[in-house]
Amino acid sequence: MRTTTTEKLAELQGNPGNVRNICILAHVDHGKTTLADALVASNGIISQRMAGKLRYLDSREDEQIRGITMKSSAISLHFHNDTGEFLVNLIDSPGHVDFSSEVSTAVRLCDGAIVVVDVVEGVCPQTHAVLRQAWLENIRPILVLNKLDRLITELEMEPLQAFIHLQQILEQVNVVTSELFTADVMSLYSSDPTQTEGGTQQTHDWHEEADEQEHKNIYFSPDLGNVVFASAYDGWGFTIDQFADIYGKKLGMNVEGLQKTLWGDFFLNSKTKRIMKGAQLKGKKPLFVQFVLESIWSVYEAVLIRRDMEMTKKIQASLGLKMNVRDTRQNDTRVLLQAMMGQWLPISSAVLGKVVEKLPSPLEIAEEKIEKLMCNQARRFDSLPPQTQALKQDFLACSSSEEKPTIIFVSKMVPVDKTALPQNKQRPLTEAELERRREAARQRHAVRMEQRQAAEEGGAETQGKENGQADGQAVADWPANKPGVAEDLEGQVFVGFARVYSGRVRKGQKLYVLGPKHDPARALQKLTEARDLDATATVSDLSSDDHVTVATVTDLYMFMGRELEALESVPAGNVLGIAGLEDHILKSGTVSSTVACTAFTDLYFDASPILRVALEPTHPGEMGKLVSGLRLLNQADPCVQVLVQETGEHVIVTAGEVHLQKCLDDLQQRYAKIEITASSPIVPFRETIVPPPTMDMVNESIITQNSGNGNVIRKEFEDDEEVLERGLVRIYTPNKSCMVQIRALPLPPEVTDYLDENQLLIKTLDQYVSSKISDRHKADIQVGSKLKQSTKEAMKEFKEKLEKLFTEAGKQWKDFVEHIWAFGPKRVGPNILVNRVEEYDRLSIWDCLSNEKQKGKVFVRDYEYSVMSGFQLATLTGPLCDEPMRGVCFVMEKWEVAGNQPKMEKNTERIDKNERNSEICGENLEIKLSKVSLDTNSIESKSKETLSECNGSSKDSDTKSHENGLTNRSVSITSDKDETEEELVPSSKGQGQNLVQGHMSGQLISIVKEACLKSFQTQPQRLMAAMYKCNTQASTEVLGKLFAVIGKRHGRILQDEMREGSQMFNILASIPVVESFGFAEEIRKRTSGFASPQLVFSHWEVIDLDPFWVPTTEEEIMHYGEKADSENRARVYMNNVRERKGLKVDKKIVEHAEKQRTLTRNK
Ligand SMILES: Nc1nc2c(ncn2[C@@H]2O[C@H](COP(=O)(O)OP(=O)(O)OP(=O)(O)O)[C@@H](O)[C@H]2O)c(=O)[nH]1
Ligand SMILES: [Mg+2]
Repeated sequence: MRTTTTEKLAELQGNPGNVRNICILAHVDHGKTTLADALVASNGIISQRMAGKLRYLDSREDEQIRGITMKSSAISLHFHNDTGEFLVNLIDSPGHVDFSSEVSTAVRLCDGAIVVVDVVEGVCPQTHAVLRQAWLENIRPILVLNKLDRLITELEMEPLQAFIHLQQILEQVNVVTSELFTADVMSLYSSDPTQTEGGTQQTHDWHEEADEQEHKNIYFSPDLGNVVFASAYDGWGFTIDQFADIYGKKLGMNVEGLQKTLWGDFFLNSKTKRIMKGAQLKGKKPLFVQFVLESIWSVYEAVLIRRDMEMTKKIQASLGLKMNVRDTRQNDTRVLLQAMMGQWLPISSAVLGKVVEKLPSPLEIAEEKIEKLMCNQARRFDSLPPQTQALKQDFLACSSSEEKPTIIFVSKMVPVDKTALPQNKQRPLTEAELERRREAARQRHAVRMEQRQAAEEGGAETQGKENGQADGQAVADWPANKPGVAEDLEGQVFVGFARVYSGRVRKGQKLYVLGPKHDPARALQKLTEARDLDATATVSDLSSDDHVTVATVTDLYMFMGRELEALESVPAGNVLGIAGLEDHILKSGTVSSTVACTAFTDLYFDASPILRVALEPTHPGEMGKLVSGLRLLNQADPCVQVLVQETGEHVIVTAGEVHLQKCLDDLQQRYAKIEITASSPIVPFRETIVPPPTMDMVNESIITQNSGNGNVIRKEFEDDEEVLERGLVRIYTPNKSCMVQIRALPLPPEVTDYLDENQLLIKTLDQYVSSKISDRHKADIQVGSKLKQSTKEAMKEFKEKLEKLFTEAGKQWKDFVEHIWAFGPKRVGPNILVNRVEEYDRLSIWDCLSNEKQKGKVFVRDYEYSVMSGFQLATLTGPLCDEPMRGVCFVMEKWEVAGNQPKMEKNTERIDKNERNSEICGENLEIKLSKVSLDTNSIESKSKETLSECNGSSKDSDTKSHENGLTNRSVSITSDKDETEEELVPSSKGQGQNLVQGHMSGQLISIVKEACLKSFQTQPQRLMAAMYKCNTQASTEVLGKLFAVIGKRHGRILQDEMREGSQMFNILASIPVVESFGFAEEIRKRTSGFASPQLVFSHWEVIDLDPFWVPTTEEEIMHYGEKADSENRARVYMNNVRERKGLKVDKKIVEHAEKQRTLTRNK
């Protein structure tokens, strides 16, 4: 029976000081949902007896079947103790890596977290991950050490052993938090330049900071009151203050003193009755063992292990437990034990007691957290408009008064069946309604009787008809059976899983939905210009510079686990469900009553989706349903990506196999309701080049051409004129008007990894560079000053580290960082384009780091965009199998475009350059000069900007080029040029110009792309496979089988450690994603369920096999046979990808068919 009502909970919502928004976080299977069950049972929503067995918050069928949680779900609980009445909004999260995005959505809405650790398994990979999540979102955790019963029943530990074990586990957890803390403090110091000056000052500050933070309870310790010991399954839990209280009173000791010494190396001197230090040294029982663990052990011993009824009764009496008859008559002693322990040390009061005591209320939100929520890395809080900055006070006040702005963050959209909405549910009828129904039935009966009488009188034939009518009427009276209503109740609505940060949200309220790119400054200006926002627009109607829509809140709900309760309004500081936003928010978003509010920063997702499959309906005619189903799925799942590929295939990208299965089930049963066929998983690869190998396939050193000076060209390119040497190509357009000379080099692996790690910074960098290039008329704006100091510091550090990595890699990389031109593919990838074109001194991408004005600098040359696009295209689809490249450096050594001169603007600088280029490339001089006439005309509107700017700076540039040692020869060409110029000026405004430049830029894109690909091909090419990191725990018996499975799938064992005090091994392996399908299942089967791996994407690894390799030397043929195509994994993967993409595959299918037939017949 529920002990509380929705009205009571709604009332409690109004007092934010007594509200706690918390989530339960842990590694998979450490007991989160079981713990949540125990807490839910304390409110009478489920029975105490069923707690732990029901897993109430796992409401999906597949969650119950698989026994893992797949989504986060919330429930509001009522808790009261001596300090008052509290509302605890509890969110249970999944622990499986595939659903880590659900953890992010939960953590964002909370102020505190309960971190659960299984004391047998200890700290596991997801424990790290969730502690990190909590740290990043500035939420305060308490620790629950769970499954203590397993130490007694499974590991059969003695209390002392268990104490030492618990200390070790606690140590492990604290190591993780201290790592997070140190990393944070370090970054704080490195990003704040004022702190790095003066060594002594720094150390001093460091310690001060550390002490201060320590006070803030970053470490877990039972004496600090932030650790609960529990067995969620058996329903008990305690903190040491409970025992300090009991024994303090019993032994007449100081409770506070006892509280400080109960956990630690202290013992009780039985003679003096005093607490002494050094239990371990003196071989005494520590207090925790004597007072706490032994009592618990004795209960388990008596009830569960020895089943000693007499002893059990004694214990019951001494603990003052009142057992009901049903429990004492139980045959199953575990039930009896649970009843006893649950009464003695109820887990809910221990955990919730600590939650309300230790975790912050919404009123205690930190300023730092608000700033983090309101602006991302690239923006400084003080660069926001004053109205926006003023909102910080509203966050801090967390007031729900009318005049405060409403600010809500929606972290995910929860699909709810329409029939499950409170307004559509059949409620129990009230007495008055029952009476009315009875009356109606009576009347119907009377009518029927009358009719029957009439029929008897009038004849039998009308009888059936009349009867039918009456029945039909009766059926139609039932509202749910009305056809219109039934149709209405089909399908889903999306309810936003949200939190109110300020103000009060009401049903029917109109609010702004702020898109991710919303800029408060612009929106505010727009409003002052009295151009009101369109109240009817939905997210799909937004134009590219509008990022705000207006939505009406249709309903408000309180999440109650599997159910929703309707509410009229929700005040600040609470978690809620909000309806009416499904056309406005896709996955997450910010809703506010003022446009001055910024869109909250993106959620931090730990795992990126990697596993992609193509979907199609089993019956091709149902494509429409699939498409609309996919749209719903995309909105409902925070992590899934739904794409339509260029080929037209519908693809979903998921985090792993379990997630994929969940998405498919959802699509088939809920969103599309059709049968769906999924392709086998599409695994991404990367393409790269490596330094020439020194060994061949049979480990013989290669003494042929490769080992020479490295400039020898691969055989197939020997006769190719375009290939100058290994890795270097020079390509002309067919009409010889453009030439590029590009070299491909393998990047040092450390650099590639570093680039990958810093994608966010590269993106920010790119944004600034492109904004600068496009704002060239504002070339003198101080781009650097717009960046946040910490971002700038981070970028500086990024550049320095990059320089260091290049220097370490060798002399040949000197100066590369300064000349980086672009990153690719998609402008942020781990490949770089380097500018080594002589005397082309383009804008450095690092310019934003300096605060100096960049006035008058020539930024880019014409056609720069074409070169960039060519590079981006090449790196996006490599030559092996159209997969993106990774770790390749392209060096543009020469680049000539005939007649690329903005002459009519009288800018001599460019002309000089082109002439000099012509000089370099002597043999084409003639052709190019003849081209000039054509191309000078080709100025598209865009490049006019460049021209005017160049014009402005021509003086500077001129001087500069002379300083650079301009030769007499080039000066003379310049003067030649002036003549041509005069001729051409009149035609420069003609219509055909754009066309010519259009052609030119198209040609340039294609030759740059071609040159990149070709130079790539002249180097040794390799495929790179995505690798999973696989964490498994296994006992000694199944270790062999586990290794066999990993070996078969080309995996590698990275680490195998025996866990202290147990027979279990922690195994860390890496396995290629492409070999991982069914891996978890196979391991589970082969080890009879004793080991279940967790797979997380970790890195890209070169498959050290040339995909084009065939045995050539005698040894190789002897070793591998003539074709050896089955040995060549890289080739198999490459051909599979090519086949899937419909590319040409060079494969012999049958060789000597007749011979084979003869052979078979002869057998
Ligand atoms: N012996 C014992 N088993 C427990 C305890 N708590 C949970 N379990 C068991 O551990 C298993 C996993 O429990 P769950 O509560 O589903 O774990 P979870 O952390 O919610 O798992 P996910 O949501 O999938 O991450 C279940 O079989 C529980 O019965 C405990 O205190 N003692
Ligand atoms: Mg769970």
